[in-house]
Amino acid sequence: MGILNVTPDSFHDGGRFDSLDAATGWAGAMARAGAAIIDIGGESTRPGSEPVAVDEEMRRVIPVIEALTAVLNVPVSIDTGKAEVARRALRAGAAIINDVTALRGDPQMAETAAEAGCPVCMMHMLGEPRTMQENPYYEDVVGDIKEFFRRRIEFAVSRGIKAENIILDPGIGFGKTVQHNLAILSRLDEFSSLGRPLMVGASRKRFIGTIAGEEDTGRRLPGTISANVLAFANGASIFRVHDVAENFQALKVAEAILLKSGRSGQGPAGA
Ligand code: 7PJ
Repeated sequence: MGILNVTPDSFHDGGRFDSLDAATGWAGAMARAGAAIIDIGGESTRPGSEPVAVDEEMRRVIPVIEALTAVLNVPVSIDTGKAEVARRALRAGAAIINDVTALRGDPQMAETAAEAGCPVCMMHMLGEPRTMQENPYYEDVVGDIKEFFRRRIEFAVSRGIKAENIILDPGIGFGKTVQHNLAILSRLDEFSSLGRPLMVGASRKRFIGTIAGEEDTGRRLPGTISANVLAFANGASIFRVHDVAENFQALKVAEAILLKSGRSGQGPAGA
């Protein structure tokens, strides 16, 4: 899954033609590099970030989705917690909902996903972006997230979402210390009994910078690849990344080795 951010720090005006052009150009490049999904987000969920109004989020993402889906043949996912944004995005051509609130942010989101009958990624987050990194605590981070997944699957299915449309994401960096992130990545196999595909978003995140002593997010690709390859070996199948070509190559090689060793039955669903 290739990341396309249309937040002000990347594309100042999502409605302007040159920005649209840049967005479609970059998405096309990610698709050619192996991305099986393009994930578009118009609201930053970085630690400490403030929420964005519906109209503003819409203004950022809808024109880009329309432009992309007109020329691209890979599915587009909409990274939003807002049902109205998701609904408009689906109408504009998006095919997947990526909800970092796991259907908790907007009471209409479950119904929106059920009606659309589309895949929906439910991500674990402890607290909310503004405060989530202030002292996150778990009894047992993997056990707690697994219980969270169980409850969210139950909720989603009770609202008419088909179990086979559910993707689970432990939410690396969303209310987690470095130690929590490492425990999750090393124990992903414990989520396999839930029977749903696992997605991991480790790309260039802070825990990599902390471990490697690298402040510059643009220089965290080696750490990202390391996290993704091991996540793949531990059962993840969707990798949300900024650097599609590099992660794709690493995962193809990891897949070939794991297949040879007989340790993996499942290839990467995408970069
Ligand atoms: C994730 C996401 C993630 C899913 C972001 C960033 C923060 N969606 N959206 N999983 N992260 N499903 O990329 O640094 O980890 S935004």
